[in-house]
Amino acid sequence: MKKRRRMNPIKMSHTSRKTDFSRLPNILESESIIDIAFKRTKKINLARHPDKIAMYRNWDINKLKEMERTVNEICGDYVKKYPVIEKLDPFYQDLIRIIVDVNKYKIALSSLNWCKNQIMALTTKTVRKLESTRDLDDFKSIMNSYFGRFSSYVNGVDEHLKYLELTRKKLKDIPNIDAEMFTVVIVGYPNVGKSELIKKISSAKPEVAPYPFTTKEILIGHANIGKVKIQIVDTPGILDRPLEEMNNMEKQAILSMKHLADIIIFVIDPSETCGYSLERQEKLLENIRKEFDVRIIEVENKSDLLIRNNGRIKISALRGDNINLLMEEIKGVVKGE
Ligand SMILES: Nc1nc2c(ncn2[C@@H]2O[C@H](COP(=O)(O)OP(=O)(O)OP(=O)(O)O)[C@@H](O)[C@H]2O)c(=O)[nH]1
Ligand SMILES: [Mg+2]
Repeated sequence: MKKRRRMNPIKMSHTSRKTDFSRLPNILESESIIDIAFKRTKKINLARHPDKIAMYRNWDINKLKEMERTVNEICGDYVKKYPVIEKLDPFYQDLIRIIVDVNKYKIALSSLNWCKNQIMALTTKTVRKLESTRDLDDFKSIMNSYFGRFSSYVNGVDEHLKYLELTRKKLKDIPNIDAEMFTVVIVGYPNVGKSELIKKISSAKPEVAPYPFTTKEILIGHANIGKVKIQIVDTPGILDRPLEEMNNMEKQAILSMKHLADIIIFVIDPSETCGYSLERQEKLLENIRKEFDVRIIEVENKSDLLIRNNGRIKISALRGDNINLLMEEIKGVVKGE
């Protein structure tokens, strides 16, 4: 899939719709939800009423309502705060599809809704039953039957709650990248100087973020091109072999960057001190060209060690040489030149 072109990067740069997956609420297990509901009912006091039967009935009804409210609150919160996958930016959709069984996730969320609705219906029905009798023994058995059904509805969604908690643990490691911002993605073999370059381009210290399926971290930096704020993102450190040799998940993890990249800076280390031959580096560049449909700026780094005679921009990320030249090039693309 090709990345949609942004018509007006200046306007886009003001919208910041970050999806912060690290803030999703922890998901409780059924037993804990049931526990909370029962504990809350213990705090409900018997309110005085001239009619003794009505007094106990109201007490019981208040307990039911409290239990219903507990489930509505807890499950409602999950349903509201957990993302609808289709509404996320394609970048996140791609990443999430690698790490989460989206179908199972959807079923989990809808089962919470189902549980909420069942309990609401059960509560209404039980209130009616309580209202149809004046026998205190009946109250007791009606309430016990409610507690039993309530628990079995909540226990019935336990596997879904567990799956959501598992999902949360996976999602919290998704890097917090602004999918709407003009983005420069830096690509190249390990040790060619990508991180060094991000540090030099960024106006502040880049953030470090983990990336699914990699043990390595990526850097996320920001810079201002005139009035436009751009984002610079590293690629995960798994680009140490050809794309075709990667497993599906690794490949997806790289390809999800497609949705993000407005420009790619491909860093080559002609000194080969990175440990990868020029031939392999050129091959990766070729592959990236095939897969990504955006402007690729090719730079040769480590110019303090070696400068070759070709048309590429020569920089030394370490010394900061020619970084301004590279920034001018980026500026040209941001301004649509
Ligand atoms: N001589 C020289 N060394 C450089 C230059 N840029 C980076 N290095 C060195 O190359 C090594 C790797 O640099 P990094 O920036 O960590 O490389 P990277 O591409 O981010 O590597 P990964 O994160 O493993 O993919 C470090 O020891 C840097 O100091 C440069 O312009 N000149
Ligand atoms: Mg790095």
